[in-house]
Amino acid sequence: MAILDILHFPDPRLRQRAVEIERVDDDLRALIDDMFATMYQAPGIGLAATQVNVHRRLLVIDISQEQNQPQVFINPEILERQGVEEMDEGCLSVPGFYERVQRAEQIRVRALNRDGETFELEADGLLAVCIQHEIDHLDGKLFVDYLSQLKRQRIRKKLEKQRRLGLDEAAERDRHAEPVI
Ligand code: K1U
Ligand code: ZN
Repeated sequence: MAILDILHFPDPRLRQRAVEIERVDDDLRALIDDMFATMYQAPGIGLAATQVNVHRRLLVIDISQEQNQPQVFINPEILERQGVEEMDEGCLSVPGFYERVQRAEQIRVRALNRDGETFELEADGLLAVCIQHEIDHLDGKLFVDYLSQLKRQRIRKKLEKQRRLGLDEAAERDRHAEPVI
């Protein structure tokens, strides 16, 4: 299994709309396994394929504390939404920031599982929030889009600065590294 690189806001690849998956095969199941390994290591409770630069409609979720209840959603569709609730959300593509977002309180979802079988699920609480957050990723949308423009810009600037500092540190390390002969 491989740990995949997670794209960070404001990377424009996070804005790409993912396409429907036509065949559930062993290659897709290998990607699913890599996505779980990446999500568990991060750690996170959800991951959409878009975040690992794969623009196909696939997401994985595990909201259990023990990381032992993996859930796979291929071509997920929200069939019904009810109520409104507000919860703090984080995102592995927007590391270090948690903000309150309003979403539907209860949803009914249809998707395919890792064997390509259709299932339907009613979700509420954290699971409902997480499914909506991950489906947004597949549509090129991020939780920061629900915030004010000012807050979004502040987050973008902080992450861009962190990225520049990270690149500077890496360049500095390279300058002091032993030459490879
Ligand atoms: O999509 C992602 O980037 C994953 C994101 C999912 C999510 C979290 C909270 C509300 C909505 C959606 C995360 O997993 S952020 C990390 C996180 O919430 C967490 C990490 C470790 C333990 C528990 C939670
Ligand atoms: Zn996210």
